[in-house]
Amino acid sequence: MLDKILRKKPSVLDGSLAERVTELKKRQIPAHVAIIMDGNGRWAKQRNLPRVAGHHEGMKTVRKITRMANELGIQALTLYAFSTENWKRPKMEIDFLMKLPGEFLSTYLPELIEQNVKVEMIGNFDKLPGHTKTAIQKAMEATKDNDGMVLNFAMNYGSRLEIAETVKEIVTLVQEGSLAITDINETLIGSHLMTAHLPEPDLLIRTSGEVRLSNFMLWQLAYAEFSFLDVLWPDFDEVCLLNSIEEFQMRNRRFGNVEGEGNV
Ligand code: V07
Repeated sequence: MLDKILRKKPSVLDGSLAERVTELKKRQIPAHVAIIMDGNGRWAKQRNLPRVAGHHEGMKTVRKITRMANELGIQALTLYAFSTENWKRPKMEIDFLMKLPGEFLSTYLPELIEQNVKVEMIGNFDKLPGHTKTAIQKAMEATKDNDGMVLNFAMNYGSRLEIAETVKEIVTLVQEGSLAITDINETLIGSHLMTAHLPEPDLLIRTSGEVRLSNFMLWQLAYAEFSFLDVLWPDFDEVCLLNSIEEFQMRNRRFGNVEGEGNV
């Protein structure tokens, strides 16, 4: 086969993966998948490599999973890239992490554009280093008219801070007299969060065996299905994503469409 002669990497839709994708697409695909990409440091430690080598490998997984999520027709993929807590890490590690958006985008922006992916960000943008801001801004600008999947990076993000900022915004509107206290309800609060324009995540995936939310999308995940996996993020692959979605579909078949929200 020509592919083999040219040693071309198989497309994400080659072979048995393609068949599984077709099968999964016959049922409900989550509109919004949120992922806590944990276990990069541990992956490196297991190989006697520095932690940053794990972060770098994790970046390759981001590319793989973005492509597969897009193939599946997921509308939004939110990835927890850097939390407000991560500033406590050693400076050298932070410096390395802050270079990853630039590296990721200089390598993969053309293929994101080709795949009609729209790059967005949630979190406190202002506190990021200048070069990180520039890289992200450039990608957001270059993909702003794309209407395919939203690839949403949570960068310098913390959910409680997001909620506190939302409260401040709403209180300001009340003080100005443009909003009545009686207008404050769940929908209004949701519409002031950083994710206001996105569907609510219906599936949360966390890798690496930790079973915690770690201040990630606390409000938005109220009704999501949770998929906690033992696999480390650099080892997470297309098959892992398809497995999580299949599990989501099985749970939804049992609970979904009966009452809608509020099932326990
Ligand atoms: C980061 C790789 C994935 C595992 C988790 C930690 C390390 C991609 C980005 C990124 C962010 C914004 C953007 C484009 C790419 C990234 C950080 C860490 C801080 F517009 N991966 N990745 N950012 N890791």
